[in-house]
Amino acid sequence: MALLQIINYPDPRLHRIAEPIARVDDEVRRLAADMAETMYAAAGIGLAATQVDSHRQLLVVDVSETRDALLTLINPRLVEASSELAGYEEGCLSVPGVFDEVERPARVTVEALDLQGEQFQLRAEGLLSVCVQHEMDHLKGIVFVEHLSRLKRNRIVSKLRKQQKVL
Ligand code: K1U
Ligand code: ZN
Repeated sequence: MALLQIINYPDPRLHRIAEPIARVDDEVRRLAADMAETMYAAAGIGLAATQVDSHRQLLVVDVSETRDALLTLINPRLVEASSELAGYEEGCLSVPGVFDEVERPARVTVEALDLQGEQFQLRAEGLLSVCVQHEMDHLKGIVFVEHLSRLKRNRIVSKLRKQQKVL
């Protein structure tokens, strides 16, 4: 397994739209394993392939406290979203040090393929719902700061550019 490099906002590669995966093979399983290792090493609760510069519809999440409930979703598709919204202070491994509240549907049902290429449905609420929606946004080229006001986003971009100059 290998640790992958995570792209930082505002890199334009974060805005690429991911392609569906035609066949779940060993290469896809290896990428999923490397993404999981990268997510755990970065203390994240999710990671989308877009963030590691692979523009395929693949994401991993683990919102458990024990870090032993890994979910891998291939070609995830939103089937149902509640009309009730919920706000959560989101973060992103591609936007280090930035947290802000985003409102999303409180509950979602998502259909996806697993690592054997079998279809399954995930009904999510709470942090899992927030995280799956956040990662599905990445696959559409959307970073969570794009749900914030232009003013907040501009402030975040200049803060990150200053940080990147220092490093
Ligand atoms: O970069 C990512 O997409 C992963 C991101 C997922 C996420 C966190 C919080 C709300 C929505 C989506 C992270 O894991 S950020 C890491 C983090 O600091 C965090 C960890 C646990 C709970 C909350 C934030
Ligand atoms: Zn993110």
